[in-house]
Amino acid sequence: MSSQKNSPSEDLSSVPNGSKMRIGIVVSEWNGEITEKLLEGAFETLISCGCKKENIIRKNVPGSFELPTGAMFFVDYEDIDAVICLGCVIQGETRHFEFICHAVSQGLMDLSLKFGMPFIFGVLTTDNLQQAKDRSGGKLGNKGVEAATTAIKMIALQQEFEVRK
Ligand code: DLZ
Repeated sequence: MSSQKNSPSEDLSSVPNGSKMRIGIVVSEWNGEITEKLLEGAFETLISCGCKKENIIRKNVPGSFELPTGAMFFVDYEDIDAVICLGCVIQGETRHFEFICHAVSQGLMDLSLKFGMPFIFGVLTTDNLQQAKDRSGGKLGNKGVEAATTAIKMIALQQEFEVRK
């Protein structure tokens, strides 16, 4: 079994250097207590991987449903290599949860394929607040960390292909 997946902390030594990368982060204001923790995890990880503070640009959107649109606005930014989207959708009594989760995941995949750059799905989709706390700096790690390392790995992968062109 892989020791990395589902582990609370990721080994950053295998993550490429991010010193020349420019990364957008879109943060959903819904469940802000959780999404700010995701942001903390993502930001600290990017810095630990060599990204420069001035090359990390953060913007807010009202809720997770707006993450793909907020992320799309980043495409107009000069030299953005990837966009990390952070949100937290908690199951309620209605089907709102399903609609939001589907819209966000599909929206981000559509953007990735349309613009040929990584749009990272850093969204918690949980049954309750405790599950979200556990995954945003609690006993099950921080999905923001995973989102950050995924962004860096995908940028590095894209750059490998570009070098070979
Ligand atoms: C409306 C709504 C609900 C019920 N739940 C959440 C949630 O758990 N997490 C989240 O990020 N956003 C939620 N929203 C807000 C929607 O994402 C969106 O902002 C509104 O439907 C307006 O488009």
